[in-house]
Amino acid sequence: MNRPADRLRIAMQKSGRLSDPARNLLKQAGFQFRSDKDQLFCYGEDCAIDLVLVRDDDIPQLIAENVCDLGIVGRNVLQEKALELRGSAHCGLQELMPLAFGGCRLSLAVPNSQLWQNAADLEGQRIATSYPELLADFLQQRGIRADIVALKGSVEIAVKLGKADAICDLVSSGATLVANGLKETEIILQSEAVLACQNTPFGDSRDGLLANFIARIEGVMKVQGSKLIICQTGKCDLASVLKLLPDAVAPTISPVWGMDDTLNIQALCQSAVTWQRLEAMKLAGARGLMVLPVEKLLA
Ligand code: PRT
Ligand code: ZN
Repeated sequence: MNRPADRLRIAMQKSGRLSDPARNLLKQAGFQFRSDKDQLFCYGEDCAIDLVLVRDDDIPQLIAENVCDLGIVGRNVLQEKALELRGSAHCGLQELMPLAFGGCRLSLAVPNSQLWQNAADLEGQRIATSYPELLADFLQQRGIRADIVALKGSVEIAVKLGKADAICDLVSSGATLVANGLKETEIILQSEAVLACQNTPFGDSRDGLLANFIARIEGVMKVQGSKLIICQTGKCDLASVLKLLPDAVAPTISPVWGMDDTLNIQALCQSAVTWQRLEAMKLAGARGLMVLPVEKLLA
């Protein structure tokens, strides 16, 4: 299917763990769409971007088949499909950037009672998973021969049901493993939601649209948790105050009108600005400390 060259089409999860955070990210980046959440196609109102809402498992394939240009999907789903499509006639897939939500890990787990030294213990065992390609890749890299039992869901009860000796499944808090008498033994993949796309440039105006899209998303991600600190200090205390701002990006130091000994500091901080830090800055000589939220940032 040919894609219109003047609009970007992004595939996103219709409903599930990634749908609300993905929607919020686009909203924070200033993109608005016509339609409500239940509809499958959302038209970008003031931007050349449209959304297609689908099951997360379908997102990589839609990109590979050129039906969608981009996708917001878990790295676990993206890498599984990329391995599955290796050597096929479809376009290759790539991760453009991590999006810092939907964090989890794809891990091996065995019954609590089983002794565990390392992954070689899995030799000759049956391992249930919904990620057969990632698991096969992991086993192959370590020269381990095991039977992969591919399941669409309910992987965590496969051992109880006698269908497998171990599992390879997504874990976040670990509560599901504990509830099923399993222990996590090795992480195969650290995952989070990512922005995915084909691994070749579009070669038309979508390349420019994509560059603008990424700049806005990066801007939103940079300001998440960022704070602007403004304060004044005597010239002699400047070095001590700046020592307490190690995360400040190129702080601006400027003179204060009519106060020769005083300097104004303006600094964008990328980690938490706690009361303790402000108190330490005051002790070091800072005055008139102000902490402001950052709404937008375009590098
Ligand atoms: O309907 P659709 O196919 O679109 O959705 P889905 O049900 O396949 O996916 P969904 O919404 O459950 O997950 C989407 C993505 O969220 C996954 O592909 C991961 O990238 C990410 N993610 C983050 C997770 C988890 N955390 C997670 N905890 N996906 C699944 N889980 C499962 C886990 O396997 C366990 O069974 O949630 C359960 C609870 O986990 P614990 O460890 O907190 O107990
Ligand atoms: Zn799914």
